[in-house]
Amino acid sequence: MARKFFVGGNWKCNGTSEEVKKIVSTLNGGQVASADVVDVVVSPPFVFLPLVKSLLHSDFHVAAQNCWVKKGGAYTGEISAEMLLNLNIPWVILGHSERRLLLGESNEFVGDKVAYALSKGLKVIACVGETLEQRESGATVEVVAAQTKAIAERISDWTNVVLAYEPVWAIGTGKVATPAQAQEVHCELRKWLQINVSVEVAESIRIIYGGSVNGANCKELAAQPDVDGFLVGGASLKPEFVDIINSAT
Ligand code: G2H
Repeated sequence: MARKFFVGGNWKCNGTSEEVKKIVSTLNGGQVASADVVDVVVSPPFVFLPLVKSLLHSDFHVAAQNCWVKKGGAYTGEISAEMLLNLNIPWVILGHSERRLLLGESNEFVGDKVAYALSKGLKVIACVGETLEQRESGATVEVVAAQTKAIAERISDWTNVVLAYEPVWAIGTGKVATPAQAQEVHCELRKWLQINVSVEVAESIRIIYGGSVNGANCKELAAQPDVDGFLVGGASLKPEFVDIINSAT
């Protein structure tokens, strides 16, 4: 089954309104592959979501970088799935390692968040990935399987999920996984889904790679059979994001 390429731009905690306008204008003016070939989703910080949505070409979509685990209420500093839907924000990134590691989000908590966001109608980019220590101890597959299992135990419909494999040691370090390393883990994730969820989900789900992707390394990574796109951090703030989108073709 052909899987449509997916490129997400995770802007993390970066930008001013002026910088954000510039990034959007570069993207809108870029010669990018058609929306029939690639889904492009950019994820600015919460405060810029309405601005970006209002300026972005309609072929591109927006994602929040997080949302609360249940209905809103007395949760200071949080943003609910309902609020995102109210602003017509279709996507959310959940389980990014920066939140798992810096803010202590457990596999279970991320699983609950994914289930709640999907139940409300959001589409989810769910992130998994191992630390350097886990990789060096040979636990990579076990770690990403446990992270995926916590999601699988809580959802039954994977239609609106994109799975992002982001090895922690490759994030923002400039130390990208080799195409073979990325392919190996993507293939293992697909096998895990085939055995534990279904053949259909394993074949149809987009598994994207994240971690120091840039304009120079994207083509070779994109050529791997189980790499269905990217979640891009640093390079999504630069004009080379257009080249990464175009690695779809
Ligand atoms: C991984 C990635 C985007 P970067 O976090 O999610 O960031 O491309 O800067 O490594």
